[in-house]
Amino acid sequence: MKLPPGQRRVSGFPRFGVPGRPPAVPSEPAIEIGGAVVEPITLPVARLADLPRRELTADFHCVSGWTATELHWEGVAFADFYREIVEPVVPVGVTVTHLELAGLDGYRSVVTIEDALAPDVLLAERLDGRPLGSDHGAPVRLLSPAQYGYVSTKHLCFIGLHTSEPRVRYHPKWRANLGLQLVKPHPRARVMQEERHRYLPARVVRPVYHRLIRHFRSRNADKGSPSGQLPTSNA
Ligand SMILES: Nc1nc2c(c(=O)[nH]1)N[C@H]1C(S)=C(S)[C@@H](COP(=O)(O)O)O[C@H]1N2
Ligand SMILES: [Mo]
Repeated sequence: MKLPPGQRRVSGFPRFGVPGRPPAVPSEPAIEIGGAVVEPITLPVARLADLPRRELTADFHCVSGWTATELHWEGVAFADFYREIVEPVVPVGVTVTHLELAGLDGYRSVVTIEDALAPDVLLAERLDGRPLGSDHGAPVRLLSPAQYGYVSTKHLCFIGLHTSEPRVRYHPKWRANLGLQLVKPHPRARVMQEERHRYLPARVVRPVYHRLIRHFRSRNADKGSPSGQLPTSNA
């Protein structure tokens, strides 16, 4: 099968992210819903069991150029979650345009409401028949397979509602944040359109991302975390 432009297949599914160990999962994990326009509410992750289950098989594309193929995800459709849980707390007359997503590790990303409500976007709790492990976003992550991986926030613990595009700090550690700010991720991140960088054409940034991936891989290797390493074929 042909991959999207500029992507290369990897075997398996590497853990990818800013260096460091995956965060511990609290005994009663929850997702806080807050942001510019609502009184915050806290939804226990266990409540997702009340929503219809959704499964899908999809490839996963990191903006740095690797693609993991044929991953099987289970969870709930993000659109079902949004309509059942989030929409009722949005004040009348407010139009939400962007969501800010944060993980237990301090990672943050932004997605437009249009992209978040696409039918293939899940709150994923299971991968390949097992509960999500700590490498891939336990206890629950966003999964938006048509967008580059940086949208698919792992260890999801906060969803912020916004009426215009928020500026977010991608990572709490300033060095990692600086790296991510320099690559200026594209706000739509659609893989088929190769929307990698906010301002620069994809062809220009491909080699930069390839280098970045090598940097993170060696940092992770230094920390003795084999799960953080990417296969060599991928550099
Ligand atoms: N919480 C959190 N989510 C994250 C990241 C991260 O470092 N922390 N990295 C992002 C990036 S760049 C990618 S490519 C995918 C990688 O997902 P994986 O580690 O399951 O392969 O997660 C995304 N979501
Ligand atoms: Mo990524």
